[in-house]
Amino acid sequence: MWLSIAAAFLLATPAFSHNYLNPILPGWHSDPSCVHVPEQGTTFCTTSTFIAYPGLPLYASKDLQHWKLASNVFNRPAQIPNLRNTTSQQGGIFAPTLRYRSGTFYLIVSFLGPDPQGLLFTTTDPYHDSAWSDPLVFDVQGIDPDIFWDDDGTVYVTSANNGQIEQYSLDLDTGETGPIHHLWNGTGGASPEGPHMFRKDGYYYLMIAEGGTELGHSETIARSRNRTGPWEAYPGNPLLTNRNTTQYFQTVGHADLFQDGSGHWWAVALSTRSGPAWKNYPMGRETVLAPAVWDQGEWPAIHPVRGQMSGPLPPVNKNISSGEGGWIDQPDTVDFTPGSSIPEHFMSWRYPNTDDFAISPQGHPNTLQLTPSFYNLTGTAAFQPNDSLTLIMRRQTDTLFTYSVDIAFDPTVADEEAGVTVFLTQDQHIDLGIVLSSDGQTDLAFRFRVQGRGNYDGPLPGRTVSVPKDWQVGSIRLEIQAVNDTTYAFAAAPSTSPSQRNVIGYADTRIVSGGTGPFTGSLVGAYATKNGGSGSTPAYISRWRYQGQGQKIDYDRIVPSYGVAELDGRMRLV
Ligand SMILES: *[C@@H]1O[C@H](CO)[C@@H](O)[C@H](O)[C@H]1NC(C)=O
Ligand SMILES: *[C@@H]1O[C@H](CO)[C@@H](O)[C@H](O)[C@H]1NC(C)=O
Ligand SMILES: *[C@@H]1O[C@H](CO)[C@@H](O)[C@H](O)[C@H]1NC(C)=O
Ligand SMILES: *[C@@H]1O[C@H](CO)[C@@H](O)[C@H](O)[C@H]1NC(C)=O
Ligand SMILES: *[C@@H]1O[C@H](CO)[C@@H](O)[C@H](O)[C@H]1NC(C)=O
Ligand SMILES: *[C@@H]1O[C@H](CO)[C@@H](O)[C@H](O)[C@H]1NC(C)=O
Ligand SMILES: *[C@@H]1O[C@H](CO)[C@@H](O)[C@H](O)[C@H]1NC(C)=O
Ligand SMILES: CC(=O)N[C@H]1CO[C@H](CO)[C@@H](O)[C@@H]1O
Repeated sequence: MWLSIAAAFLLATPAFSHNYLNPILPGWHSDPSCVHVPEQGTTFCTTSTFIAYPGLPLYASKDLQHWKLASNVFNRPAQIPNLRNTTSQQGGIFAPTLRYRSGTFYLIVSFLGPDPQGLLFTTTDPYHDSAWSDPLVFDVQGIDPDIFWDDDGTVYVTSANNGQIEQYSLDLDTGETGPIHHLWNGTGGASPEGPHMFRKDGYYYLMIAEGGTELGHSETIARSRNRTGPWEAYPGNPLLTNRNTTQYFQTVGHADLFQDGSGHWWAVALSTRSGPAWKNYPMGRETVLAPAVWDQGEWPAIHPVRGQMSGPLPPVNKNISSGEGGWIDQPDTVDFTPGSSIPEHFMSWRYPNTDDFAISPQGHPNTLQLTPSFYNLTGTAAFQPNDSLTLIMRRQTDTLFTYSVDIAFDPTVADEEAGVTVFLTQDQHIDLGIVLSSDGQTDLAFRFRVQGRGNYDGPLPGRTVSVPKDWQVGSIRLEIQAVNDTTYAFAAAPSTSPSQRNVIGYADTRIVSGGTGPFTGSLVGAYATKNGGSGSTPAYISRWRYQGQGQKIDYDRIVPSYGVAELDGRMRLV
């Protein structure tokens, strides 16, 4: 099977081919959906964000290699008020479909909040948050809605419900849905989901994910002359999978297809960098790109996913001047200067209380003031989903990276704490805090502690050590470094004397892999909390830095993170 697809592919691949690396959207970027917009010579992709906010990032690229954050489709609480009371750590918004038609972008998605809802967002300007509409709310069947226009212009939603793929019309003015047709159950794999419908050469193609979003994940396809079937399954299914291989890239599936400006077809899919051992994958499910061929009247063929790929890429082109955010591989050098705003790629867990985050407040220029939340990142049994956390993060986008902030914090009440975290869910995170500990006498301490254990079964680290007296005069730099692909080092230093850097503890990256966060991926950031106490002392964070230092793309191969390679002025491909 592999041989035949690979052979078909090689025959069809033009000689003119460029190397590129996966993942194209590194870090937690699951369930990708993409569309190419010929008028703009630009491809746009979106991915799932569950209960992170803002959500549904829209990335733009002219060369399929460099991706810029154009906007966040979900960028104001009024769009989804109920995210506020979404209980599950893995609920919220996931598996969107992005499409473009006659000047308008459409993003359709299911929202698993207190009640499941279908949401359809639209814009004619993908580069501005505020241009995205409030959603049209409709009655979704299950999850993973796709939006499809039939030849007569009627709009159909295809979604995954109770082990089958269902379809119904959607009125774009009223949100009213039509009668439900059962389309297909797939080829027998578990969890048929993530459907996308395509119209090509007189056929309706229905492409879906099967096998569940784990090691058995795959993508299958069927076609029919009629929209409602009967469906003929592709004899070569699965169309795409890495199951039953020893590849480093696993869980490949939940794919989408698009055709670029030169007529070349491409697939995007989610994948986990873990090998079949599937234990160590702190970044969760990421977005990969694979070249495809789809000849007239034929089934599509997709090149199997690897870390280094080659395909008929468009020429390098970073000429995208618009957009709310930066390039995905750009390092963070965020100084919270007066008049600046929170960067577009920063996220909180559900809605933040915006008053708890103040940039350069009176008397504290070039800082972000964090007013502590009552609950810490875990909370107690009394924690309600609408209790905002003072927590601000960005994705871990690199196997190897260094993240640091300077923290000015003078706690006066026991249990006041401010620090840095690698966060997967409220039940799984690794924190290095500066805390006024209350055991015996009050003492300013570094507290390194772990919540949850994910895929890690060894002894959990944790310790509390006094902050040296001569460090207590100014701000303290807290740093998280992925020193190799299995270990984070948590370190501290006086901001004015970084050479005194002291590693407080090490933690295994498997602690933030799997477990309570099977669908999300690690974020790194800063927090402030009163740990249920009576304190209210703010923390001032400054000099926020994140720098990727390597991407592991195979068992024995770590390549420079793109940003580093470009900073060094080197070609980034080997
Ligand atoms: C969730 O919050 C919204 C307002 O933000 C409210 O209208 C709704 O009733 C709440 N739902 C539940 C189940 O608590
Ligand atoms: C498809 O799945 C549904 C729900 O599991 C089941 O009721 C139905 O019989 C299945 N259809 C076929 C053709 O297997
Ligand atoms: C396809 O649909 C048409 C009506 O639109 C119907 O006449 C025809 O029998 C259908 N074909 C199959 C194979 O079901
Ligand atoms: C960059 O794109 C703009 C339009 O978006 C165009 O006017 C300009 O000529 C382009 N610049 C280059 C160097 O291609
Ligand atoms: C703080 O976190 C711990 C677990 O890490 C939890 O047991 C405790 O109840 C939390 N307290 C508050 C007030 O959030
Ligand atoms: C959270 O919701 C509960 C009831 O649903 C309400 O009593 C409480 O005041 C809300 N808390 C916040 C911080 O809004
Ligand atoms: C990763 O780094 C830690 C800390 O330096 C070290 O103990 C461990 O052996 C390293 N692991 C590998 C696989 O290099
Ligand atoms: C992860 C996975 O799908 N493994 C499969 C590999 O192949 C054997 C036999 O074909 C299956 O039983 C496994 O489930």
